[in-house]
Amino acid sequence: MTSAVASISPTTSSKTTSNVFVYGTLKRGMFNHKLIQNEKFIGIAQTTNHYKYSLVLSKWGFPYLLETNEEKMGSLAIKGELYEVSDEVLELLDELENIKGGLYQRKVIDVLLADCLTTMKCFAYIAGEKENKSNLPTIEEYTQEIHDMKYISKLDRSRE
Ligand code: PCA
Repeated sequence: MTSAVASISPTTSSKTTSNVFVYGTLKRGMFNHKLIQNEKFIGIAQTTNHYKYSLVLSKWGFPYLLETNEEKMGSLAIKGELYEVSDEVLELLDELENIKGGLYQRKVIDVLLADCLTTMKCFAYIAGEKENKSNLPTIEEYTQEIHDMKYISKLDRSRE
């Protein structure tokens, strides 16, 4: 019995992956997409329980998904993309989104796939506690146009 176990190829390692919903600068064509460009694209997706989330634009032109407790008039399902990422990439994303500094928090949410039938649990980077977001403008979706007009890279942020 033990010899059979020993003969299992060492390539059957226990690498794990996670599904991550991205709705901002990590989307295709956006500034930070390079971090996940080699990861598996599962599909277009959107948040479910639409009353629970809203999307706002930070002063640096990147978006925050905000959890709202009360039903918000006019809030929509937030659109984004779902990826399956390796543990290594997930770690890089946590760094990018400054989880330790409280800029974002990585939470499990439900998303609906484009077939409008499949719901999946996945991670998403929700706004952290770091700054007050009450006066930030609400957006419907983080688009290339908003990105091009408003996005300020980390390097330029420190000049202010
Ligand atoms: N990057 C992450 C969170 C917001 C952002 O700009 C994303 O694209 O989902």
